[in-house]
Amino acid sequence: MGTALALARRGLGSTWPNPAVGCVLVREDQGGRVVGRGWTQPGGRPHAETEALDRAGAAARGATAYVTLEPCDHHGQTPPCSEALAAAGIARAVIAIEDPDQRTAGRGLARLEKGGVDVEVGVGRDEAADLNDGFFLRIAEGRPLFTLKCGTSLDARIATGGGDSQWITGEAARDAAHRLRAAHDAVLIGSGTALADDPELTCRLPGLGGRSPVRIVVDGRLRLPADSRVVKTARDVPTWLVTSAQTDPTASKSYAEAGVDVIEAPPGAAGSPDLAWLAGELGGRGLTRVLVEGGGRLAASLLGAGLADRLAWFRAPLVIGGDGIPAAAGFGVERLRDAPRFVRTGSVSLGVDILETYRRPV
Ligand code: AOF
Ligand code: ZN
Repeated sequence: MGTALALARRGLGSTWPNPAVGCVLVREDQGGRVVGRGWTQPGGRPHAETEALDRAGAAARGATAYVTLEPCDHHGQTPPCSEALAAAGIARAVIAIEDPDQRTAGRGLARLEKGGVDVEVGVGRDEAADLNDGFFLRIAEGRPLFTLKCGTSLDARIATGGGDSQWITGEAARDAAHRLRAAHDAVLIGSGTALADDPELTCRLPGLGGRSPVRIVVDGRLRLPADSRVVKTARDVPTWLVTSAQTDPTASKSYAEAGVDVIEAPPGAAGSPDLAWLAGELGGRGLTRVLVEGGGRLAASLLGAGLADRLAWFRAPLVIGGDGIPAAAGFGVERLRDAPRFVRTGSVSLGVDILETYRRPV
């Protein structure tokens, strides 16, 4: 199952609206020989099981299938994976977690059993739940998982008061941030950051060039310049601009002509686009994992709206001081009990910096 989970991870960021699944076919009767491996392909199809069965061919007969998610049970362009596994003569299926998609939700397991497959569920459940948290959230709440990423000084500043921000973290941390982008369906930034940094928001690591996520800029007042990098490259990398409903139609039209998809959101607090509404809209568009890259105002809105599901906090060994720009602007916390708290899930050294990851408590 560990191998199947590692294979599944390869798909993260490219399989939406589908989950990222991994499958390994093993012949226990031949000393544990692996006869097929597969993972969900870009765009969500083919599914992991189909890929593994294709590799194995006739050797799948009598094999054990390790799958990170309950095999699907609905007819799409291809027959359901539950049926395909049974038809291939799989003897045993070890499955990490049930698929909450209403078209499957237990039916995949039932069909396997009916087809004579010995089924075991729950091996690697926690890892599998963590891996596809975004997909599960989209099914359960209709919204993607949000991970807030920041790169800060020891005192949680993202720039000096004058706006100097390049670079706080070192190269190893910045590479890790690019890998994070590749593992997400979309990156989300506020217009302040877009104006200050003019970022391209693509994944520029060797071998991962084709893995750039959708770029989303929250820009209530449509301040994003037509000659910014994101607008200029909107025909190559999907770019969505989120604005408050009552904006100038001619301005929206010129963005649309550049290939930018303009999303009109109702205004939330302080007149900026309502993030709770946006979360539902992004889920409706099929996104499962969104990386929020700042700046401090957007981070504050996300935290204030209770939408920061995970944090990826890169910390560099320098101190900027109180006149620097904070990672999160104020969002009205008066009592400590109102401050969002998190559970630390990891901590790694990246050169001179540290990456700490957190998730919201369950
Ligand atoms: C699997 N293996 O690798 C994946 C599955 O739109 P479709 O027809 O591709 O179906 C999407 C649903 O299939 C998705 O909501 C989820 O329930 C399941 N994803 N299932 O057996 C896979 N990616
Ligand atoms: Zn399937």
